[in-house]
Amino acid sequence: MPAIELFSFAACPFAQRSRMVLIEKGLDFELVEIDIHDRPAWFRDISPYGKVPVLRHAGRVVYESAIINQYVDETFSAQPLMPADSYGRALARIWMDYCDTRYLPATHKLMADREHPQRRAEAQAKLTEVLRFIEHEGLRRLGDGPYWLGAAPSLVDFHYLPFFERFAVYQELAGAEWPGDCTRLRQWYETAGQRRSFIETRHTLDFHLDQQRRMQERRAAAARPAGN
Ligand SMILES: N[C@@H](CCC(=O)N[C@@H](CS)C(=O)NCC(=O)O)C(=O)O
Repeated sequence: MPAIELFSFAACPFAQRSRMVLIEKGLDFELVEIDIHDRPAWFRDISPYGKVPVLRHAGRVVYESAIINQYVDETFSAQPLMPADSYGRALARIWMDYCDTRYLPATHKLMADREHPQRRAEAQAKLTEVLRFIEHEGLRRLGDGPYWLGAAPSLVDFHYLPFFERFAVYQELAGAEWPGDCTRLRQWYETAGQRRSFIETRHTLDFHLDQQRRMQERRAAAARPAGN
């Protein structure tokens, strides 16, 4: 058994977070591709939630992308991706939590409400508020950049990158708008988006649009009465 295995799915943004962190840390790992729409029975024994990503290291299993990434960073000390001081680490965790509890729900709502003009407008207003909070309470206060927490890349960058990669999908399918004053956020994406770990794991807009189309088809098939 290889020392480090990552159970992953190419289209999964959460698995992408962990793939990027393993690459950033310069670690050798085996990538095990799981088709999450047709999971092998044995995967249940490895993944308590049935989800990717899952990391297996020295025979032990860790799951949830944010926890995997902190585990990897703490276990392998080369190329640290968390601040050395406890307050810096607290800030990093605040911003990773903000991604999962504020930014992602705002993007999901916009996508879910895209066919309903009134609800779509409300969802866009909420997304604008969230992006402005990141810009003004986050990036502009945390330092001079170019990365989220300052001069060096951190776990926070790899936490957000897959979901800003998908912003083009929200624009294409839901008319998502990027507020004009969110210039630091744009610069952040341009700089962090040059990391080799991102370039090696990202996908094209066409790939993402195809994934969205397949998801719609699966939902429609699941909603159809049996036999139709
Ligand atoms: N909170 C989890 C989310 C992981 C997740 O939702 N993975 C999706 C693929 S992108 C999955 O495995 N879905 C399968 C399922 O829910 O059954 C994390 O950060 O790792």
